[in-house]
Amino acid sequence: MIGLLAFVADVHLDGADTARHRRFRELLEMLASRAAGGRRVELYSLGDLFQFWYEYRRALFEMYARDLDALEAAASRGVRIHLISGNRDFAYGGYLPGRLGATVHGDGAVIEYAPGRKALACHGDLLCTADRSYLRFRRVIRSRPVAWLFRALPFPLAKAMIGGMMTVSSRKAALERKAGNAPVLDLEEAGRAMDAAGCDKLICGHVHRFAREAIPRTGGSRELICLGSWLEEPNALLCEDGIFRYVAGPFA
Ligand SMILES: [Mn+2]
Repeated sequence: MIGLLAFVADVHLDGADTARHRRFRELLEMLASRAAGGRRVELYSLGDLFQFWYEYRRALFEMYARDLDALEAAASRGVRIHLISGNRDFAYGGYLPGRLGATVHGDGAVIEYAPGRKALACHGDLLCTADRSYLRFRRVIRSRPVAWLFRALPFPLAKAMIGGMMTVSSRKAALERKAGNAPVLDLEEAGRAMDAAGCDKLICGHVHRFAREAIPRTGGSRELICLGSWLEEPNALLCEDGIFRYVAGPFA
């Protein structure tokens, strides 16, 4: 039984209590109510669920207390939570698996969304093959010396440093968007990734623009679905009985 699958990308929770956070809790509430009666309900975060997640100090969990309580409440009512790394929340450890029973997938997951049909879920940063400076940054921020440095620094300093880097990269992205050269998803690379994983769908986020595009191939169809960012508008992709439905706005 496949049940209800929900996908979100780039929610950018930051521990505050704004309309965006209330919408996210509304989505969790809707999913929890759908899980009543033992129905299988799964929530996939396609990365950047948190504005910043580097799991090595309790202070991090305190910062996100309200968001984590909401996730925990949904999990306790039967919503299964899956975490895929984004460029901001790639350092998941054992905390969320322990507290929410969440599954941490790393850079991607293959999901059976209908009998015999599979979707590849990922953040999308690796599909922006022309964004060389980001890909370099990604290697550095995920390297062992940087991981060691962040663990060694006092939490406020590490948080400020990471926050500073993230602000620089967000400003750069905003400027690029304005100038019309925002990062774009490489559809050929997306096609290759789907073929390698035996999938006919690829679901991602990262570029903060909703898109649904067929990627032709001989002998079958493939489709890329890119979710928008919650910073612009709360949105989710729902899948029931193999049918995908994009929902923006209220989740009732
Ligand atoms: Mn991202």
